[in-house]
Amino acid sequence: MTMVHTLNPTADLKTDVDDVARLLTADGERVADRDLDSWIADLDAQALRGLYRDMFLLRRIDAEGMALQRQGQVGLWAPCNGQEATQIGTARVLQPSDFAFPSYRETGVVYARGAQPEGFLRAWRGEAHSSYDPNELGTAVQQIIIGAQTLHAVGYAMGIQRDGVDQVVATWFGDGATSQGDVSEAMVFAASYEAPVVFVCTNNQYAISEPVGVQAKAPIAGRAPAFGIPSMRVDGNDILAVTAAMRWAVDHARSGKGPAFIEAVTYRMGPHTTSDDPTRYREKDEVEAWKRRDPLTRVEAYLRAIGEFDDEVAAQMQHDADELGAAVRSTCLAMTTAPALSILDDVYAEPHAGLDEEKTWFAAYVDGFAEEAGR
Ligand SMILES: Cc1ncc(C[n+]2csc(CCOP(=O)(O)OP(=O)(O)O)c2C)c(N)n1
Repeated sequence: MTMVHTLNPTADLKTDVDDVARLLTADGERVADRDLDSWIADLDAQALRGLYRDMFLLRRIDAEGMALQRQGQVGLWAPCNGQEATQIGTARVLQPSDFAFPSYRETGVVYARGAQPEGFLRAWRGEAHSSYDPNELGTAVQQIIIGAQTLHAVGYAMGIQRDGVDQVVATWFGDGATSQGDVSEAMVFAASYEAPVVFVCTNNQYAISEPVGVQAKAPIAGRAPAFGIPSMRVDGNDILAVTAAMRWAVDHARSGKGPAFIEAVTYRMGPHTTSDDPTRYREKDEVEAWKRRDPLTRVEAYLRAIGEFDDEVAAQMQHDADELGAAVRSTCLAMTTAPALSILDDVYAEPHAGLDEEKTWFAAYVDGFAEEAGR
């Protein structure tokens, strides 16, 4: 078992955001990394432009989600602005036949797995338990319960291991989630059974208002080896580094060596959700410093410097983003609300007495509102 990229365990968590494996600096300069370089040797300018386009479109989907919430069209939105490289860089490494277990913030994973416009919003609008069909996208319902998806992922990975199929599982969770027992339990089981699962910890510096240093006294990537899981700590705003780390991790899992762990060090640029006001718990200077590490601008700068990006390419991407943004919006506005009772339709595969009882109770409850309105 190798720990591919380690970090001084006594590093100061407030200043160690640069103590990460990196291939592209904030200014778009390509730098070498002994461990990562070979993993992206085949990734040419066209492929990198494709990843940039994904990030660009994702940012637009995210902006549309925020705006639709502000206009009362969706109930809640958990923005992923700033985390595009972590989400796209990891999800794009998976094969369509692999299985993803994301959390509420991984819109980019859902997008990369092939979601169509309604796949981003149905659940946030309160129309269904899931915005997409998990089997169709090979992607579980976006998890709201902190850390629970890591256990589901390991269970699924143990299942495919027993089935002997060529599949891997990946699961995404936040820095805050690593304080939840579920994540530790998932790692113990994954290590013990050498399950083909990749853990992606998105360290965006905050669990709502709690800075990561409150719950992690040492870098999170450093924990995994103690479970028997090799880990890497990478610049989560550097799509080259994230792609390389994920390729390493997925290869590790697919080749039967068991689980791998990535800590992607990034920043949540927006609020925790549309119900949150981050100005109450973080400084403007900190946000400004992270703005300068934007995952999109550094790729554009790099591609322009090597002559692989120009205003025409930029205009085409803008056009595509406008089209996708408009499609997300019109799809959301055209959604029709299903009868309240149908929310119980797909909870169980087969009908049963307990469900009938709950339906009867729920129908009476819903009717109560009609009576009240009629008064
Ligand atoms: C089991 C559980 N406890 C508490 C919550 C409330 N809650 C929602 S988000 C959140 C913080 C999560 O932070 P982190 O894991 O870092 O993910 P991020 O939101 O930063 O992506 C908490 C405590 C919850 N959803 N589930």
